[in-house]
Amino acid sequence: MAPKRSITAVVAATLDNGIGRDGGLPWRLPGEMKYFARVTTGEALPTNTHNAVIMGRKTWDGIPSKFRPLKDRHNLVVSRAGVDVGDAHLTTPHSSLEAAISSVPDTTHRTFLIGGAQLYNQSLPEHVDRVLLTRVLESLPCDAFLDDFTTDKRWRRAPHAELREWVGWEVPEGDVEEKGIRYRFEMWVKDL
Ligand code: FOL
Repeated sequence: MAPKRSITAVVAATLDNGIGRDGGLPWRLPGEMKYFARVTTGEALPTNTHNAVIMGRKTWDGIPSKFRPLKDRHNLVVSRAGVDVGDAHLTTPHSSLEAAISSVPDTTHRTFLIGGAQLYNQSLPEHVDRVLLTRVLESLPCDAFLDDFTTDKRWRRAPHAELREWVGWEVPEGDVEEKGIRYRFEMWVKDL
């Protein structure tokens, strides 16, 4: 039996755990999006190895078509009904989260779960052992929410140095402000 693959969720959430609105993100934060892209793509991976991003069908639909599939990453899209991902390079449909996880190629470096609410809330208790949480320090109107995992005793917030070490490059510590919206980069780890 191969060892269980470690999965990292990447998510940005408001103080009320709001993560989405009207099928998209509740904000436009280019610097935060750059962080998402850099962390999920990875840096200096050996030739023919990629990171994988697993997402639900609604999240796939919510990514602007010019950025879809997310480049230089293996895109695995979960949909019970099936989803047309076109003939995009490095993109595959899967009928369940478990099926997607089992199909992550052996050439994968890191595996990320990138949403949305249904997949986060289903996977955090079971499949995910690390969360890169961008805490948006505002209350904004949202219609998709993350269940609060931070009050679960199995999760601890890692010191900033541990986040920096895990991503492999300097991450701003403390509050960042972009377009009048404040947020901070956090990492949460399930040690069990
Ligand atoms: N996690 C975090 N921290 N921030 C997010 O915005 C986020 N978004 C999703 C999942 N986890 C997240 C899902 N939504 C793109 C658009 C929406 C989206 C995820 C990704 C997207 O267009 N990404 C491009 C960035 C292009 C750019 O630089 O603007 C990519 O290449 O990753």
